[in-house]
Amino acid sequence: MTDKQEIAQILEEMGSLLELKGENPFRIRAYQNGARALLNLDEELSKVIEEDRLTDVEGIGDHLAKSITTLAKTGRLPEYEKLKKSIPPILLEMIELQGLGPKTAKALYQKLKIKSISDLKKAATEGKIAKLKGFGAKTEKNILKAIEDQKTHQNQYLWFDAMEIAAPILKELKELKGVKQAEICGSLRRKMEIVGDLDFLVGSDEPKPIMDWFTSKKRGASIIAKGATKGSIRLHSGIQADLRIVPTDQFLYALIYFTGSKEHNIALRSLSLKKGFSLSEYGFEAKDKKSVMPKMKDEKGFYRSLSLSYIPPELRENLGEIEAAAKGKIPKLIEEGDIRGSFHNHTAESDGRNSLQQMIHEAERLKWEYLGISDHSKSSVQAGGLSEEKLLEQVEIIKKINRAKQFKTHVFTGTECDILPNGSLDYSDEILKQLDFVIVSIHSSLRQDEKTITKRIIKALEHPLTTMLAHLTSRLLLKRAPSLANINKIIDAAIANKKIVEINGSPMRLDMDWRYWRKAAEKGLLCSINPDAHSVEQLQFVNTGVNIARKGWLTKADVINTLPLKEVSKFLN
Ligand code: DGT
Ligand code: CA
Ligand code: CA
Ligand code: ZN
Repeated sequence: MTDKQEIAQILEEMGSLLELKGENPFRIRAYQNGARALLNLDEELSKVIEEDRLTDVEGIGDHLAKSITTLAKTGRLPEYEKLKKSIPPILLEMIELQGLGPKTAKALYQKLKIKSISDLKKAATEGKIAKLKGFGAKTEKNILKAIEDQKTHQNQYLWFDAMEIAAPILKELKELKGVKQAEICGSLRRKMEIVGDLDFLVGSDEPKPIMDWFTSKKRGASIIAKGATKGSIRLHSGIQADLRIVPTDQFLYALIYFTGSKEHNIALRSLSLKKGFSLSEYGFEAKDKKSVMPKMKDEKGFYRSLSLSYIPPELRENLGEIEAAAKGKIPKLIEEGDIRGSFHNHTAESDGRNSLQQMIHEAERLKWEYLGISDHSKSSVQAGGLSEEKLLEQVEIIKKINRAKQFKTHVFTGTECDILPNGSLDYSDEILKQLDFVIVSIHSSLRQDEKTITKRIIKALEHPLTTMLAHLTSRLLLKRAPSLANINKIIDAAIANKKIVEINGSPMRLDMDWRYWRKAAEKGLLCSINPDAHSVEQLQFVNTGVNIARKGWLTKADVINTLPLKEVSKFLN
């Protein structure tokens, strides 16, 4: 772990934990100052650690230097874990709430005997907190808001994780007796990068045994609601799953309705009203009671009945798809089968889990025509970045493998080259020139201000040897906010310099965000869908990337790694 921000956060938390313990204020302040010092550090943390210069940094003493080094090297801090275990869990939960510090938490714990967040909520609702000495109505209101905010964040899951949970349930549902149709709906079907819950829809004329099966003890940690045709459970992972069972002849309408989005549904409804029909999850109802909708057998037919061309679920966000479908202008979206290879992949030489040979072997198994290898560059010490010698060694090995035609898959030599804080690249041109392609990306000083970080990335895009930009904002979904980089300016710079921008298929990145792609591609931006694989299994992340490309309205022609080997080689030259 060499992300300064992550380490600073743990130091900050150490301070809070010590405060909860009633420790010496100087010790507490030492951690808070250390956290700040780390965030303000202009240099690469890994470099400072390597050169044993941490204690030279103002605000970092001997003890803290040791803790930071341990965290950077192992990703853990035993002292922190021990301290955490010694504190009542409710206190830890309370300080997780936005704006609620250790002092307040401790006071509430002691004075009101708060034992759970719902105790806290109850006390706040009953006005008990405002009445405490040193507290007031404003604090009470803030606490309530913090509890609400936390709840909304709790019900968020990465698409990939949610799908791994939902897929086997759908499979079992389909095999149940009496189930005629079954589908996953909601944001999961629309391939949103983050989903709130799982929505299952079943068409059946005998719902009872199906609902009993769904809500049976072994499946869920708890039942939230159970009716004859509607049920909700909470699964062991914490995610909520909804099941709706409808008569088979209503399935199509319910499928449209529960796939959503809500905004898309509302637009469909107003469109059908103009045609004299009222649309609901149950079907169309003619306003004059006389006209009837033609019978339709699938979603294509449904959209046709509204004079629209078919709209794939990924596009149903009411972001122009209805207007496009009315003109017959829904593009033919890229599909998994269009992918012929990928560029951004790591081996065990840097922080990957598998060897070069294993990675190529798997790419061959996937029938990829080419595989790009892009291990980290030398400044990414934490990720085992390659020295110049190591990189050139790898290049030689790859050339040999290609020459010997050891695999059906051709291997491109490359790097994921750090964009240093000042915008220059981590290897010299002399080195970069010897590679087939150069990916540039940011792994340090993520918190630069908008102007600095935007300029930094644009400088890297202007470098003549750069091929593509990886994970534009460095965001980690549900974990780390995107950098302040100005995405539109970077899109324009990439187009102007004829550089590719990646869709990173790693489920927690999915960066550049799909909301930018439609317009960017119209302006001429070329995309590469990359798995950013750190193991053989993760090569499949290219498919999560395809989902996002589809949400961004991309076609095969917008994506470089749909090209056959010959053409890609020509492009890279
Ligand atoms: P989520 O769960 O927050 O990730 O997002 P969704 O889109 O899966 O939303 P969810 O689970 O609340 O509802 C599933 C679908 O049901 C939603 O996509 C559209 C439909 N739906 C839900 N509430 C409404 C509503 O108030 N009006 C309309 N027209 N449709 C709704
Ligand atoms: Ca949902
Ligand atoms: Ca739902
Ligand atoms: Zn990478």
